[in-house]
Amino acid sequence: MPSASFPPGFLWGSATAAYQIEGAAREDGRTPSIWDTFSHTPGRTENGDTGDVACDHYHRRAEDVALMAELNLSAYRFSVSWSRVQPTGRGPAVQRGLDFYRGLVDDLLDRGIAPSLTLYHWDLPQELEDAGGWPARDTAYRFAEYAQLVAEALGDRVEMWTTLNEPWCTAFLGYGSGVHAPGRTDPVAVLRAAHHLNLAHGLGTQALRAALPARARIGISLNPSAVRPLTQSAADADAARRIDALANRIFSGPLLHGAYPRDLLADTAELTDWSFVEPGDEATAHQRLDMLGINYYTPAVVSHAEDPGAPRSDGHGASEHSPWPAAESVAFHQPPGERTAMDWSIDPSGLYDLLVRYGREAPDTALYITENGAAYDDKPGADGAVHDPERIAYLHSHLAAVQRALEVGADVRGYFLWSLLDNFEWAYGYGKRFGAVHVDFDTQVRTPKSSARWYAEVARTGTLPEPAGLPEPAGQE
Ligand code: IFM
Repeated sequence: MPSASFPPGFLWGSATAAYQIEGAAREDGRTPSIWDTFSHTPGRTENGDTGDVACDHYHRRAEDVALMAELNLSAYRFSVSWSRVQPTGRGPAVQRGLDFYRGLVDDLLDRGIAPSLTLYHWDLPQELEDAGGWPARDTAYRFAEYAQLVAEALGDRVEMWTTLNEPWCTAFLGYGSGVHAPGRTDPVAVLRAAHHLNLAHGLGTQALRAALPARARIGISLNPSAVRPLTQSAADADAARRIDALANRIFSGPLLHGAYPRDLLADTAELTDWSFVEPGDEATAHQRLDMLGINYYTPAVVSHAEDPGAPRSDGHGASEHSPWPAAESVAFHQPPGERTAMDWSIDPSGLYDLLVRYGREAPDTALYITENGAAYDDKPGADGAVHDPERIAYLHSHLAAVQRALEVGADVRGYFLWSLLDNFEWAYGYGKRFGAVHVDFDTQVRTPKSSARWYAEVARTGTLPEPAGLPEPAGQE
């Protein structure tokens, strides 16, 4: 494939999230979020790792923004820690918390890097979980209040606003399989949480629009699943339909079309009558979206389960509880081929499919890839450099998929590499390295990997080099 240019103005970004990088968990008035509680609970994370220090970004903000500039990033996606700016999830904001983000945004703008702010990346204030968490309706109203506080503080300088990151993970992993905070395992709570996240998005968007200047662009980042049936059989097609409803349409239904899909309601009818959806809620969730973020890593291959009791491997962590309510009849399969250190199969066509699908489903909404990347076991070599040719190949193949989607008309405006830094990979702790920049967690020394240099060149030129320009795999250099 010849080298090809991305459209002018295409954003070249990288992404992080507050709990994964900030550290400073008990400073300046911050109180515990559900992830502080969860990670401090024995047995919940690998090695008992926590985000107490993480990448110490709270104290190394300037150094990290300088690194972004060195890597030619034109945008940076970060999240705000709710319990840093509104510790109990209610009431007035804490100025010191807001000051940190204001300083970050100023540092970015000084360097010509567009800030892209996510309000919620999984770290609910613990007090709100104690009051019922996302399965409780009030949490959606608390979120809207928090959105307003942040908008009032930063709306003069941030144009890109995302309400929620990957609500699927919040609901299904946090309340279903329990591999994420708060670690609950209740299928009905999953569906209630999903609905209240949709409602929170709608109420939050209304609050943002009221507080922000007209130039602000507001959206949400989903992690839709590229679901494939294992075979062409009718049973496997139905398994794919069921997972598509639970993974994708449970969000895109209300957010893009103002209604939950009927098949989802029918599939889950034995669990709940969905009476927690009050009149007007779906319309509230259905706000104008200026942008839709797609987070993509790997596809899902499913079939009708011959043995519903068999252990399933859906790539979302080990738990005896399925994240998927009312889907005992579905089996998940590992596709053949290469995998990353997360054991996730590498298949850029899933990204292409999702961009084309959502481009058609939301034709007036700009699409961004708000996360894409891969974990590998990166280590500095004898020369101190970190060579990660696998990550370069992963990024190249996925950016080529973005180009193919652009060619068929998908309105993709930017790409955010996950992640800028190696960081706290939730229940996997620090063992899974997604960063373009290596972090030595003993010394906090940052070392850009060869993929960071490669990506910096793509960002500088706006052009994807020919595969022949890719570095040789490690050991052959
Ligand atoms: O690290 C996470 C991120 O917080 C959300 N999306 C997936 C990433 C990799 O697992």
